[in-house]
Amino acid sequence: MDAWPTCAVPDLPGEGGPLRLFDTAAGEVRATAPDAVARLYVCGITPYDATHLGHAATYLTFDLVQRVWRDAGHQVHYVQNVTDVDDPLLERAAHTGDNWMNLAEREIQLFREDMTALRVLPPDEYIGAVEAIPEITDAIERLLEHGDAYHLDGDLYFPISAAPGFGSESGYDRERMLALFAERGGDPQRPGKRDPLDSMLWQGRRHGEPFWNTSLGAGRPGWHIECSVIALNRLGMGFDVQGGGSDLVFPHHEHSAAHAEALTGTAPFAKHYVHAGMIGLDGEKMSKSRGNLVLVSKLRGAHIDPMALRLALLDGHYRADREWTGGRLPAAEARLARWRSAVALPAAPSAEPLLAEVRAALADDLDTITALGAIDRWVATARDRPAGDPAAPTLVRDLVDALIGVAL
Ligand code: 5CA
Ligand code: ZN
Repeated sequence: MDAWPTCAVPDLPGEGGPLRLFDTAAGEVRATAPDAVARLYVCGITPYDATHLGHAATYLTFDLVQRVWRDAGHQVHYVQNVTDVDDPLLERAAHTGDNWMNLAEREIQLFREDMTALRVLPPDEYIGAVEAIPEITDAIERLLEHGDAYHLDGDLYFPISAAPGFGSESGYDRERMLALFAERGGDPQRPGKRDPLDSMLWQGRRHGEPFWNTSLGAGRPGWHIECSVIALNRLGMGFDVQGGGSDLVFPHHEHSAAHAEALTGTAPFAKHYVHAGMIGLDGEKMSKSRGNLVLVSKLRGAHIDPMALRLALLDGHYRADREWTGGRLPAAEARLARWRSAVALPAAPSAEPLLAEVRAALADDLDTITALGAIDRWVATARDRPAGDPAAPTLVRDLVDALIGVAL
């Protein structure tokens, strides 16, 4: 399906260094080492409600990954999915009496508009689960042929024993896996499974639910195989970064990696598994199911400058779970106004050292707090002493645009 329009990224003098990121599987910050074309997969939305600030913060995180890689001289091949058929979407549609396809289309369109307003660079390939059904069924056929899938009352399951590396992405022990599996869409209690942690690859047709007639029979794909196949068929095994929020560490990213490992007989699925912290409101994770949402589209509707929103969300470490509070927006608006006044000056102190500082901070596991602080310091000095280099304000405008994604 169509993604959203891109925005130009200014070229900066020189080149940034290699991006270091925390890898969940390794449990430490490691350098990414992409080839000329860096390969990025980020899990997309399940379009049953509008984009909230938690989603926005996660997509902004991976937008920075893309920007830092580009600045280091790489091209980026970025793939994102849309889970446009799944239980939460169907449940919401049933609840509101909406047609599930209309609901999905509406929310995807709103997401595109939110991402455009926030200046998030679009994926090169934006792929819905529904449009990927032929390639997903093809992959499940191959798993069946190799004995890496089994039938259970009309559904198909993946035995975790088919992936020797199962567990290496999250590093969780079995007790924790079982608890999270039950919480996040798994069915550990279902009788007849070989292992409670086995996940559903294909769900046979259910009464009143959408289904597709395929070589596997009538039904629809499971969630993890969707991301596995969409990523594998476009990026290949061993791509650079698999991204998402930390609620996807288990079971989603563990199972996606396990499916890919069974399909190819190789590992790893991704070289880095990178997870953004959860944005909370009033002490709870912001989530569509809890309903405690601050929506990007609502803030846009209230004429909040999306650049202030972007700054507010980047003023925290991407890996930290953090609270959204009402005070963050006015603080970001004031910061944005200061920055804008500084880049409008006819001359200012040299910005070369600032460029080096911002590059170094972002390359160090996306340390946006340090990067924004460095820009604040340059802005304060420039406003005090608006003289020196006439090219400096433009360079700062460009670096804030290219690396932070904020148009001043
Ligand atoms: N469609 C699946 C992924 S394949 C999905 O998780 N969709 S979602 O709409 O629920 O979430 C979209 C992205 O936002 C995921 O990466 C998820 O981890 C992230 N996310 C959800 N809630 C929050 C939150 N409160 N804070 C930060 N990120 C969040
Ligand atoms: Zn996913």
